Amino acid sequence: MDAIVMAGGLGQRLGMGEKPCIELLGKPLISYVIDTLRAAKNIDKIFVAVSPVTPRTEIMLQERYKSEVGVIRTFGGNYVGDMIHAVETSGTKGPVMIIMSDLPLLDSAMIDSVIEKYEEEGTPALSVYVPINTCKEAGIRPDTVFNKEGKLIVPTGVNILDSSNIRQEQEDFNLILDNPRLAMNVNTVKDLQRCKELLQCAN
Ligand SMILES: Nc1nc2c(ncn2[C@@H]2O[C@H](COP(=O)(O)OP(=O)(O)O)[C@@H](O)[C@H]2O)c(=O)[nH]1
Ligand SMILES: [Mg+2]
Repeated sequence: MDAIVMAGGLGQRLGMGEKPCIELLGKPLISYVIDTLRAAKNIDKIFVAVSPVTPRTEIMLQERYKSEVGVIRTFGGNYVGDMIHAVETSGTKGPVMIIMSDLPLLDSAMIDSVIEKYEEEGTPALSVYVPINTCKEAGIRPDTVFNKEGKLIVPTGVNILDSSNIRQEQEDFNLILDNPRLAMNVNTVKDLQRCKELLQCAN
């Protein structure tokens, strides 16, 4: 399936300018997600949804990836509206992965296994969550928490939707994975620091 990376947010909590371009150990933050998607065997084309608040991201992507990544200009300020616009502009058919640009610890095996799970489940949509304790153990403070049958879960920013019905609500399978790497979402300076430490430990 194709993937669309959402990259048109304000990055206000981080306050360091365009978040997708921020350097993390010498590499732009969004490049971690893009390179992971490129290495995943179940991902075909990759698109990035930029907005008027992320013009440098667009330039950086064109220089770094040329035609290997399709840049889509969205209006900004309306996440769902921009996502729909990006899906429709991409020309993607069938299921599409919608993913955040601020998840530098994901790896391609995780992406592939989420897609395999989606295919097994057969629902039109799938969203990935981690249990709140997984976040806490990894030293991450989540900003959104849901109660699923008494279990507190945190959305990770990895979703699959049926592009042919993108304007409709879709039956969604909640995939809960106990993996702290999925929870490592860079929103604040503290998150960025934590990510640096985790990446350095891994090397
Ligand atoms: N195109 C687009 N992307 C968005 C929008 N809001 C958030 N994003 C992207 O979605 C991802 C997750 O959002 P969040 O962490 O809240 O981003 P932030 O607002 O930049 O801190 C980031 O990669 C953002 O760049 C939007 O309105 N339009
Ligand atoms: Mg985020």
